[in-house]
This record gives sequence, structure tokens and C-alpha cells, in this order.
Amino acid sequence: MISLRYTPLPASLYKENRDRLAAKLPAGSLVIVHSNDVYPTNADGTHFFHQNANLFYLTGIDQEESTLLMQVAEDGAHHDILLLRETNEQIAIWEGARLEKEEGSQISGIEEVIWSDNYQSLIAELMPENKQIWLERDNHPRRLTYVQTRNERMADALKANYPDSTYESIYDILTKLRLVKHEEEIEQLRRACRSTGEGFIDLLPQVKAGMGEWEIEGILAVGYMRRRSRKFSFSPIIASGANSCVLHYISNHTATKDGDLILLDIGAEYGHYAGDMSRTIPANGCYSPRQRAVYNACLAVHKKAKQLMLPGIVKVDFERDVRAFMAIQLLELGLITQAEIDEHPSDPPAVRRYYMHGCSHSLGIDVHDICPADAIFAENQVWTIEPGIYIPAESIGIRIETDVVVKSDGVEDLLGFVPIEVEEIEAAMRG
Ligand SMILES: [Mn+2]
Repeated sequence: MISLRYTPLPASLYKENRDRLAAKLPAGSLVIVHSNDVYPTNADGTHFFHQNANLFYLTGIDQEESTLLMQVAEDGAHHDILLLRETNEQIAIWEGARLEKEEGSQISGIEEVIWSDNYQSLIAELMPENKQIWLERDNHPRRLTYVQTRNERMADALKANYPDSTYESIYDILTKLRLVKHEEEIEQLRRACRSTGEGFIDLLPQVKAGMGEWEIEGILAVGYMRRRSRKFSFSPIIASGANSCVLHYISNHTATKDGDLILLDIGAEYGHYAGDMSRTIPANGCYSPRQRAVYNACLAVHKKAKQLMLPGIVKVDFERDVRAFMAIQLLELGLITQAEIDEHPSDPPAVRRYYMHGCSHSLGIDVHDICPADAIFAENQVWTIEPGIYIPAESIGIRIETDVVVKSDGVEDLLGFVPIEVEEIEAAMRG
């Protein structure tokens, strides 16, 4: 079997994912999903290869120049073909061998594996036989579209060569499928969260005022790699002092100071699934009274949000209710007034001065996993819970984030073993 840094998920899961997709498509459909490109840096350099999440979801294949073709017949029956880049001696010497056909088959559960240089002739054969062509197009509302993906490039070529075919996107269908996690995916997220949380627990007694944010990032990297993560699941935010109020601060270049808070928004990936956790800790190991008050206000909202996340609740209603509860906390902290709440009690606009992001996003293969805008919470979805309070005038920025699985009677906290109370964090920092 293939040797990987992480424990892979079984081929049966990927087969089931393809079955579920095929069941949603009419007979005569052809699905074409490509891997991502290897993106250049400069000269002969490349970025770390990051697989297309939908191709990974449907095949488990983590390799460039890979393609999935699925032909769907009556009643969801489907015939799948996996195309892989042919490996050779030169590739083996310089980069390490690529997957053999048998290995591609073992990982994906797809019996028919052929080399990717057969793509054009195979397409020429299949296109006339199929009525609807389903392509992978990333329609994420907040996507930055400066660079064309491999899927988009291949789609353009296909549409130019076969203008009479009908083209559809699998994005909306996969968005709904990926929202609900399979038990095996939840297990992978559990491992990602274990790495994320344990690396943080290792860090706590090592933090001292004066330490560079970059040193904290380095300690976390060691903890994550040692636990078989391949990398951070996103650029880690290690934000001390005033930086804690910059929501996406990632340069991590400032030395921490005595009296600073340090906001850490960090995550380890494991087996292509993402952990995502935030904690806010005092650089010197002890929260000031004001820091403690703001922290506990944020923690109260965090706990309330965990209670509110129940199957059947509409996500946008949940977000509004969290903001309404946040309003009460901000009032008690003296940050907003009762008059500002009375203006619009169910969703006071003043809250957004101090809490300007959402509480929850779906989590999975992607950190911000694709998710329908009108999502309703349901069992076996995985969400973050991450309220924050940001007061630039006081250099206090606090975010407290955990990852949960929605269950019938509440949530399972995948990071429940990580210190979260003020006393727990101070005790862990004392060592
Ligand atoms: Mn998050």
C-alpha cells in the first residue's frame, strides 16, 4: 500500500462520494474534474501543491495532472475513469515516483486508470456519447479570480471544441454534499483538531513576554509537523498587542510585550482536512482585569453560540441571535449604549463596531469549506464557533474559536480538550 505521512481514508468513502454525486445527475451526464495546477513562484520554483478539493473529495488522489471522468447512466449507475500522469525514471529521480495505476486504483476505488496523455482521445470518444457535461467551476462568492484554474482552462478548451454540448457546473451539488460529513471525514477532522490543539498546549508554557510572534509560529509548526500534519491549514495569525485587532494579520513580525494579549488563529491540516482554532492569551501569563473582563464576555458569547447550534436552525438566524447576545455583553463592557440596542433590538448595528465578522463557517477539506448561503444546521455538519471582540483603542482583540460537529441534541467539541477558561490558560502557561 501507498506510504503517506498521514493515515488515509478508505477508497470506499470516495466511491460513496461518487455514488452520491451520480445519484443527483441525469442519465447521459459526463462529469469532468481536474486536479489543480502546480503554481509557479519564480525561476524554477513552485508553490506547495494544493489539490483541488472536489477532485480530492471524489477520488482521494493528491497528485497534479490527474482527472476524473464519470459517465452517468440510468438510476445513478456510473462508469468512472481516473487519468494519472505517467511516471518515469526522470520524475522518480528528481521528485520521487508518481502513482502507479494500481496505486491510483487502491486509493480511489476506481478500477479503470489510464495515463493522462490519453485525455484528448478519450474526450473525443466520450463527448458525442453524453448529453450534459458537468464541469468543476469554483463559484465561491468571495473568490479572487485573478488566476485561471486548470479546471477553467480545460473547460474553455472543451467549450471551444464542442460548442454544441450542454455544460453545467457540479459546484452547487457538491456544496450540498460536502456540507454533511461522513463519519470517516469527521475522524480525519478529529485528527486535524488533535494536532491543532496539542501543538497549542505544548506552546503555552513556552510563551514569554518579549518573544517574537515568529517564534511562536515556529514552535507551533514543530508541534504540527511532529504530529504528521503536512502544514498549517492556513496562514497562521499570531497577533500581539494592537495587531490582535487586525482580523487577517499574518506577517507575524512583531515582538510581544509585557501586558500584550496574543491572539492566535491557527490550525493544522491532517490528511487534507483542516483544523481551525483561536485562543487569546496574555504574553506575560496573566490577564489584566480589563483583558479578563473582555475575554469572559467573548467566552460567554462563545458558550451561548454552542448552545444555539442545533439541527434545524437556519444559519443566518443563528448569526443574528449570536449578535443579539453579543450586544448585551458589549453593553456590560460599556462599549455600546442601551439606546443603540433599542434602535434595533434583534440585531443592533452598533455590535459590528466591535464584532465585524461571522460566528461560524463550515469546515472540512477547505478551512472555509464550500457551503450554501441558505444553510440549515443538520447532524454531522462541522462548523467553527468563533465570536470576537476588537477594541483598537485599548489594543484588545479577542477571538475564541472551536470546531464542532452538530449532533441531534447539541454539538461535539473537537477541541474540547484545549484550555479555554482564563484560569486554565494561566495555569497552563505557568507550566
Ligand atoms: Mn475560522
